[in-house]
Amino acid sequence: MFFLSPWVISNKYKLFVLYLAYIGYNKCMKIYKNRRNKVLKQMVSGVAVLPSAFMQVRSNDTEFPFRQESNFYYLSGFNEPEALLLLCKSDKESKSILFLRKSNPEMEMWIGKFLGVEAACAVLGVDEAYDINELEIHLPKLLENHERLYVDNFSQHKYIESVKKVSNALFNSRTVSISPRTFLHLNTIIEKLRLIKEPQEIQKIKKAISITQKAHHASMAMRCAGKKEYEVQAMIEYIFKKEGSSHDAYESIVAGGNNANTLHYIKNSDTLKEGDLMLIDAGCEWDYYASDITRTTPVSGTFSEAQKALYNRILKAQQEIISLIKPGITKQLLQDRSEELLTQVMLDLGILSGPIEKLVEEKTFKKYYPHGIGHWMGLDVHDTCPYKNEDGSDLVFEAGMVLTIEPALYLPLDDKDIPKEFRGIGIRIEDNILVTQEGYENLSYKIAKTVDEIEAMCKRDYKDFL
Ligand SMILES: [Mn+2]
Repeated sequence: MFFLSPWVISNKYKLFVLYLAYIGYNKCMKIYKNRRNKVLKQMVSGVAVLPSAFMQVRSNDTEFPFRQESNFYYLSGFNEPEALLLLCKSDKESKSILFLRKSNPEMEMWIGKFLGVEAACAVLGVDEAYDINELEIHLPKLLENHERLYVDNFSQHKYIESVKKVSNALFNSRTVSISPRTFLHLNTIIEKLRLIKEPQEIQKIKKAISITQKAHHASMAMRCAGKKEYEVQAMIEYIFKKEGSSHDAYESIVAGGNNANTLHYIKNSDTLKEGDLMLIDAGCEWDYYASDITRTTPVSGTFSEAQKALYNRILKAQQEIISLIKPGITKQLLQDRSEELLTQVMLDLGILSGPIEKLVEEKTFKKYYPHGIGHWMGLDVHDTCPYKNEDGSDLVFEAGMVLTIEPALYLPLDDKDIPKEFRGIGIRIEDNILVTQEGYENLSYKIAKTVDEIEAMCKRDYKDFL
């Protein structure tokens, strides 16, 4: 019999782990490397600096659940705190360098395994990896001979402070001739890349929406009259968790009756009343990708005539706005059309009066439709890209962009200008739309939306969706 010495076993084991890591990297980490290369390609030359998110103190010694910073995740696929990614570009070479926590068995016993410095290159596909505690030791060499720093405004961020400190020291040094002195906004490069979704990103958004769909359908089927808004919220977030979503994409809004007229109502603490509508704006994340869905449904399971009249008109407006989506148009076009359509709805129902051109021109509708028609969506529920180009012109839609379309009317209970039957009603209908070569794909089309679909869903058993 032949026995391998422990040294050989441990080295063979290490090689095997590295091999597996390499396969894993090839399969899924390539997308992150490709993205880093795209950023590097757009940089003139210099060093881009991206810190990870930090653990945030909630109170005393408890912390909020960790959620990685979106740009950092987009370019690294790495979900640990206390890390810094550098993308360095010179005439000679381009490389990505990750600073991260080194293995620490004592801490790992409390909070779980760290990736560690040794495995980082093989697992994440970065070119070099170092201990984050040695950041200021390595920075001078990495920043020297670079004139530009691409950085975002992480005020008070300790790693950015380190980068500034080292840059200043290099600038004041008599022996260093070139050091960072031009600061450029990194997000202007990344947000444009994030705007056009890759196929696997669209798959993740679809997965998030499919879970959110179950949650909204369960809420419709709950027989909510007499229940607290937070009971409905609990059902929704139970389904998010049960289906494996690690985060809600934002705080869930469950607003009965007049509460729907408070735009960011997250108290969710009132009793839901028979005869009222219930506005639910809730969406989960799937592997960091958001969904953002609003439905407005009757607490009793049946719309009243007045509710139906208003709901059907807002729905018709939403469908028309969605139908305009295709490459080549702008968000401003959708915004303008939504303002005309919703003003017409208010004229039809006697909520506003006067010539439509004047009401639109003077933005009278803003009293009851105060927000935008929608927003970009992706790694963040509100993806950050501006709707205008650097020259001030409107950004033109392209295939691969994802946005929400969410027309709404908010008619407060105490507003005597509104016909009585519509007071205390707030309705928003929100879907998630992908721009395609041919036009658009409504990614949330399966979520009950017409009066008939919603009333049928209200008759179902919520357990069907658990
Ligand atoms: Mn939204």
